[in-house]
Amino acid sequence: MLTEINFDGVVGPSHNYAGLSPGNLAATAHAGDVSFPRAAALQGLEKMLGNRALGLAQGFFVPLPRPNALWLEQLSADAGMDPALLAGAWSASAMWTANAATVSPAPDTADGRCHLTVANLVSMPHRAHEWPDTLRQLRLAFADERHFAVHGPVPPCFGDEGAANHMRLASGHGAPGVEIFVYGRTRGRFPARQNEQASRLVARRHGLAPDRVLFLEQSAEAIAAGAFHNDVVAVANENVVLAHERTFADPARAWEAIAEAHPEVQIVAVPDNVLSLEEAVRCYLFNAQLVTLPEGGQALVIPDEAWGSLPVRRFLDALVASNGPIRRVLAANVRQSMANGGGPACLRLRVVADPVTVDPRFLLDDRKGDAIRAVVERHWPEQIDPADIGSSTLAASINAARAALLDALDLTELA
Ligand code: SUG
Repeated sequence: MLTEINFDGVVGPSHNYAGLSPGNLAATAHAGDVSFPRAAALQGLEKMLGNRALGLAQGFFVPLPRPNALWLEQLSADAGMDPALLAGAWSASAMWTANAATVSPAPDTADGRCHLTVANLVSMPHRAHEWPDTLRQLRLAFADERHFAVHGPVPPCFGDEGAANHMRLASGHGAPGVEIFVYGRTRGRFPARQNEQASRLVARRHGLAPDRVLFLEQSAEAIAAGAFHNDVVAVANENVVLAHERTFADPARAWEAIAEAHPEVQIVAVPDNVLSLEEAVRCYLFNAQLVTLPEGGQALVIPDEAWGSLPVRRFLDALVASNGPIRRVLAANVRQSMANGGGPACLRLRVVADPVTVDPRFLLDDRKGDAIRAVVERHWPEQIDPADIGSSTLAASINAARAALLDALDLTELA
């Protein structure tokens, strides 16, 4: 049966704070801080287990090889090189799997297969070298070509950041959906990371029906406020869109187009006077996982930071009391990731598929949960000081940690 499976990125052993993403306010604010990779990975694992305990299907992707030796070679890296380039080769940024690919489930596509296009992530040098290894992993997890088509990236002249700028509306996960692609135009001091032509190309390639696709421009003020991806200010699930009212460049037209394309939609547009755009970006309310509970109704999995925000709590109390589709709110501690601008939604890639068609090695169960925890506790560095980036001892322990994980999960072909 078609089900939504969330594939979380296991936080890699090189997780650090290098301040590499201009326009991502949390990441730049935490540049130079000491990071805690072991705690980060355990926080991510707890979030996955929490969602599994709700009865949801949960998968994972493993960290990519870091430092990326091939990338350093391509950069003709030397000791005098910009330290940001070196840190980029060490980045654990592939943990944010919402940026791994754009996914169009089988009911939406012309050939009835689930299509995935790996994101090129060209806007940020530290992320632009993720896709070849991500693609290898996607091709392994979704190798069954009767059910999946896994595509390479769109040409690098069009920046593509994957599912973080993509929402899907459908009466149920297994029903045909309306796919909403959100793109940006650089108008201010921060870059727009999703190019309109990248989105249009992905939609064509996936064989989506033109009358069930929307292309909407992100508001320049949202990007200026720190919404470097649309999923910082909006989330959708089945018939529900929960977004800040200043998400889109032309909000009236956007809400109208969404309602026209999917008449059953329930739009919750949160006004500025209830929650300012700045507070929304600070606490990441909208970077939540909006999930369908097996017993019916939806739950919103928000970061602890949002739970701690007074205006958010007031809004959520009223939302849950209104007896709408969102019945429960759960808070997750993903603080290590949040300090790099990655909330609960950034950490997962949603794939609607029948779990039996996915390589079972990528699906979380109790045994694999225990195995991941044991390897992380034993091998992940407790902390990384940015001054340690480049150290060959640290590189060796990061490589050994990843190798131990691949071994424990029977995924050594990704070594
Ligand atoms: O691309 N942060 C990531 C956060 C990605 C969040 N993903 C979604 N919104 N879906 C980024 O900006 C910071 C790394 C550093 O600075 O060390 C970073 O890459």
